[in-house]
Amino acid sequence: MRLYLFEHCSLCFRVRMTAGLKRLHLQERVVLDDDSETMIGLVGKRVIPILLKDDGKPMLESMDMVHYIDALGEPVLTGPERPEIATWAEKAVPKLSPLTWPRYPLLGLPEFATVAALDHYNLRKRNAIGDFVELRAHTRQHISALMPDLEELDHLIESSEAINGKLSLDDVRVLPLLRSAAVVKDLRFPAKVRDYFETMMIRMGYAHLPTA
Ligand SMILES: N[C@@H](CCC(=O)N[C@@H](CS)C(=O)NCC(=O)O)C(=O)O
Repeated sequence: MRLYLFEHCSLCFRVRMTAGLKRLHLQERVVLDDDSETMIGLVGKRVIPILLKDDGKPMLESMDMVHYIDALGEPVLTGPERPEIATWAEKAVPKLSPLTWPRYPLLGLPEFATVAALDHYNLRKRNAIGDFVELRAHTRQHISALMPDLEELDHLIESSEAINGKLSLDDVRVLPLLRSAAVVKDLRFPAKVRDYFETMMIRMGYAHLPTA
């Protein structure tokens, strides 16, 4: 099994964390941001993540990949789901982008290893969200907009071992977003959010992304 990914991509991390929780080896191939050719060659369009199964067939949807990997051997994501967690994640995503997107190109990530790849990212994301320098200059406002959501999450977390007490798809919805949020140097997670994030990352054996 091989996962084609961007290091900064939270949907990719859904798949990586599921394999990590199961102690299952996943070959990881980081794609350069401008390497549309690889993606189109595999699935006919530009999209990440892509999971290439051992039978040579590709999968395209991150949650399908999570289900597929969890079903190999004994499933681990067997806990209950709570609708308020999915709602929380949907609400948090647009508040994270103005903080995380302008920082990813500063972190020395492998998908930006060439000037062409870095320019490709900067162009496509600037077109989508605006000027990165300006967004970073408004960091404090963007953090203030996100903090009430993080406080809300602090109350929703039942255990540092699993958001609902037992590992479930809700952990896959939330943890990758926290990993992304953690790139923002000046952002302080509330206590339970921080405990949950650190405990889960250590358990899966994943290092944090750098900060900026
Ligand atoms: N529903 C898909 C969405 C995949 C997706 O939106 N991926 C983004 C990257 S995170 C993408 O491919 N964007 C196009 C691009 O990078 O040009 C999934 O969950 O896997």
